[in-house]
Amino acid sequence: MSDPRAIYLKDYQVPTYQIEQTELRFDLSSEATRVRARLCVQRDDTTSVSEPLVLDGEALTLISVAIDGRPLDAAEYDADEHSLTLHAVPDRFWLETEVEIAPASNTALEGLYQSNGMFCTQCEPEGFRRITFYPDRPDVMSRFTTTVIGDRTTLPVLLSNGNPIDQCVIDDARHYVTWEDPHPKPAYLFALVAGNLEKREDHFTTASGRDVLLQLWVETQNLNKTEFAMNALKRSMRWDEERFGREYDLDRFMIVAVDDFNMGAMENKGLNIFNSSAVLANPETTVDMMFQRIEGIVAHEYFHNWSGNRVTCRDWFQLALKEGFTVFRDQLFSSDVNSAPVKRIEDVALLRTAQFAEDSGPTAHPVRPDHFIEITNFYTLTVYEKGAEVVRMLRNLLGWEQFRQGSDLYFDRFDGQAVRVEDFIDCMAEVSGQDLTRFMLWYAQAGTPEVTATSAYDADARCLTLSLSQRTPPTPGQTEKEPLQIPVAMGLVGADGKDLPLIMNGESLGTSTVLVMTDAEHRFVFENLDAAPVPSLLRGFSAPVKLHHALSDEQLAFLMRHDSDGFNRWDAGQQLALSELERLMAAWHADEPLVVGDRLIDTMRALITEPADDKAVLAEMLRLPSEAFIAEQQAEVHIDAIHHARRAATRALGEALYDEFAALYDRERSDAPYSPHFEQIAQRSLKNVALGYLCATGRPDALALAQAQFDDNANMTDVRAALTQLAHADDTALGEPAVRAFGERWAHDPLVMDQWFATQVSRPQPDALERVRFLMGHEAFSIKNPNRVRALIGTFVNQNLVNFHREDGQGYRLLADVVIELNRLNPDIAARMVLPLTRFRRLDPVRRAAMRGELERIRGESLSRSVFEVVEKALAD
Ligand code: B3K
Ligand code: ZN
Repeated sequence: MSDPRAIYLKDYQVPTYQIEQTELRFDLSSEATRVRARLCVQRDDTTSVSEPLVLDGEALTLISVAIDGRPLDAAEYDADEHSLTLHAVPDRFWLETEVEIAPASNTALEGLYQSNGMFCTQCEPEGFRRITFYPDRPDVMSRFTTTVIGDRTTLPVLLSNGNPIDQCVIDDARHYVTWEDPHPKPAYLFALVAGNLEKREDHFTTASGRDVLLQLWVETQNLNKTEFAMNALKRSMRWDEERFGREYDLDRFMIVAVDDFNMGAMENKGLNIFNSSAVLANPETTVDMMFQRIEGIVAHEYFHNWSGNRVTCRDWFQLALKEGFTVFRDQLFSSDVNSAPVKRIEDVALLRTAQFAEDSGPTAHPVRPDHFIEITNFYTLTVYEKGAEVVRMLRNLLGWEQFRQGSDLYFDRFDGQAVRVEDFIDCMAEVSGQDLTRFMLWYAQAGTPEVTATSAYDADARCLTLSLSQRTPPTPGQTEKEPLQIPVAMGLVGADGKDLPLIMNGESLGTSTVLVMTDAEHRFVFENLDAAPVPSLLRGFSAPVKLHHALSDEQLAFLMRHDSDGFNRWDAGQQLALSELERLMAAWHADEPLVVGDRLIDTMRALITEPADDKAVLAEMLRLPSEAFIAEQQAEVHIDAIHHARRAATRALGEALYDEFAALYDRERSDAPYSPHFEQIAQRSLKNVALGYLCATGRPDALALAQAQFDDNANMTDVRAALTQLAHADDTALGEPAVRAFGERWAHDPLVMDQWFATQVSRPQPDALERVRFLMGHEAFSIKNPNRVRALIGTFVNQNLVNFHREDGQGYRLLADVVIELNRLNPDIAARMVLPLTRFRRLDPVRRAAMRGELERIRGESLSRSVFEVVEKALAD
C-alpha cells in the first residue's frame, strides 16, 4: 500500500484548466494499444499563469508530449505514477500526448480492457486516467472526437460515443471509424467498444417526432437473447417522456453486452455498456426475477441520460445526486409497468436487510460521504438505495405535482452543468416554498434513524394521542446526531377494517396523511374517534427508518388482513412471522422442541384459501422473512438459531397446510406460452412458493412434483425453482442427477452456469463449503470474471449464512483466501467481497475473533487502496 490518503469534500477546488475539445486516436492491440490525445486546453480566468497543468494518469507508458506541435523535452514536464505535470503553459493551447497501454493484462476491468477478445472501457469513476493523461474529474466537460483503429477480421465493429462521421479501410489488415459526440461530457462518460459483434436494430420516434436508431450489440450466439431488453429500452424512452418530460437527444442509442464487467451496467453517453447478465434474456435461460432486473437496469442507464449525463455531478462526493435520483426514477418506472406494491416490497426488503446492515456496520457512511480513500468503495447501497429513499421522501413531502415541477426546474436550470446535491434540493424548496434545511441532514448523517411510536386512546375525550420520537444511533466518526425531517405516512384503521377519517385540531385530513417530524419528539392528537383504532404507520415505507411500534400479534394479524396500504399489509405479516420465529429461536436456545403456533398457521391458511386480488403480493406474503432480515432485527445474532427456527417454521407450515399448498400449486399451474408479463410472473411465483413449502416436508410425493416440473422443462423460472428444491433436499437421490443433468445441458452458457453454481452453494446442508471449494476448480469457473465470483462465492457468503458462519471458521478462511487473490486481480470486486467479513459486531465472541483473525491475515498482504480502506475501517471497529 503506497499512500492511502483520504480526500475530503471540504477541500474541493474548481478546476484550474478546462478542456474545450478532446480528440482521441486509439490504435488497438492487446498488449500495446497506442492512445494519442489532442486536447484543446484553456486556463480558467481565476487561475494564475504560474499554475502548472496537472493531468491524472495511472499505469500509462508515456511516449511523447507536445504543446502546439512542439515536442517537449524532459525538463519541461514531470511524469510520476499518478500524474503528468506541465510547468509553464500558455493560456490556451493544443496539448498532444501519446501513451501505450496493455488492455489484455488489465484484470481490474477499469479503463480499456479485453473481455473474450472484445475491447471495451469502464471509465466511471476514475478509469479514464488509465487510458490517457487527462483532468479526470466530472466538472471538466469536453467535446470528444474519437478515432478507433482495429483489425478488420477480429474487430469488424468499432464503436464510441455519438455519431460516426468517417470510416475507411486503411490496408489489408486494418480499418478505422471516427465518432463525434456533440454533447460536452466528463471523461467518465467516455466509451469505446471494438469486437466481432452482431446487432439487433430498432427505431424509436421521440415525442417531438425525431427518429432514433437503437442498436443492441452482442456476440453472435447471444442474438436470441436481445428482444426483451430492446423492448424494455423502448418502454423506458416513452416513460421518461411521459412521466418526467425527458426526451432523448442523439440520433442513435447503443447498448453493448460484455461478459467481464464489475457492475450491472454503465450509462456512457449514447453507448451504454452492460454486464451481459444485466441485458441478455430469454425464457429458456433466464428466470423471471432476472427479466425484471434487466428491465430496471436498462431503464436506469437510459434515465441517466438526463439525471447524470445532461446534468452531472460536480465531484464524486455528489454521487447520490445522480444515483439516488436515477434509482428513484427506475423504481417508479418498474412500479408503473409491474405490480406497484410488490416492487415496493422488494425494494424495501433489500434496503432493510442489506442497506440497514451497512448503516450499522464499520463502513457506514452518509448518502453524501465527506471523505474517502477510494471512491469505487462508495458505489454502495447507501448511496444508491438510501439515496433513492431520500428522493422518494421529497416526493412524499411535496406531492407528485410539485416534485415534478422541481425536477423540471432542476433539468432546465442545470442542463450541461456539473452540480451539487444542494442545487437539486434548492429547486425542490423553490417550487414548494418548503424549508428543506433540516432535510439536508439526510445527506450528511450516517446510520438508520429509529422512530418509536406509542398511542393512547382516551374514551372520554374520544381522541387518540400518537407520540412519535426519533433517534439515530452513533456511527463511526459521527457520535452525535440531530433530529431529521421525517415524513410518516399513516392512517387509523377502525374495528370494521376501514380507514377512519382523520381529524386534527378540528381540521379534516382525509383518511391517510403524512405527519412530518422535525424534532426529537412529537405528539399528534386525532379527534372524534368512537373507539380505539389501530394506527397504520409508515405506509408505503414513507421514510428509511426502523419503526418501533409495539403492536400485539392480534393487531398485526388485523392489519395484515385489513390495512388499505398493500405494503403495510405485507409488513404486518412479516412482523407477525418474525415474532413467531423469535419464539422458535428462544426455544432453540433452551433446547426445547420447535413448535409453530396456530396463529401463524391460521393466518397463512386464510391467505391461501381466500381469493387474492394481487397474486404477486400474495406470493410475497406467503414467504417468511429471510435469514438476513431476521439477523438484522437481532441485537445479538445467532445464525444457527435463526436458521433452524426458519427451517422448522417452513417445514411445519408445509406439514400443516400440505393440502392447501398442493391445491394452490395445482391452481396456479398453466400451459400458456411463457411471457415475462408481471401477471404471469406472479402466478409462477405463487406456484413455486407453494412447491417450496411442499418440498420442505421432505415427502416423496412433493419431491416427485419438483422432479416432474424439472423434467417438464417449460421455462428457466420453473426449472430452476424445481432444481433448487431437489438440490436442497436432505436426500440427495434426486438432487445429484438433476444437478448433473442441468450442468451438462447448459455447459455452453456461462449465465446459466452461474445459476447452476448459485443453486448448489446455497444448499443448507453442512457439505456446502466443500462444494464451493470443489466448484472453484470447475472449468466453467474463473476468478477473473466478476459474475462467476458473485455466483459462486457471493451466493455462498451472502445467502448461505449457516455455512458461511460455520463455527470452525472455514467459511471465513475461504472468503479471505478469495479476497487475497482478488486484491491483486480486481481490487473493486475484492473490496466488495470482503464486506461480509467486516460485519462481526453482533456475532458471538468465537466467530468475532475468527473473522477479525481473517481480516488481520488480509491486512498482512500488500493491499490495494480499496481493500485497505475497508479492512482498516473494520479492524478499527
Ligand atoms: N454509474 C455506473 C456505476 C459505475 C461504477 C463502477 N465502479 C452504474 C450505474 O449506476 O448506472
Ligand atoms: Zn446509476
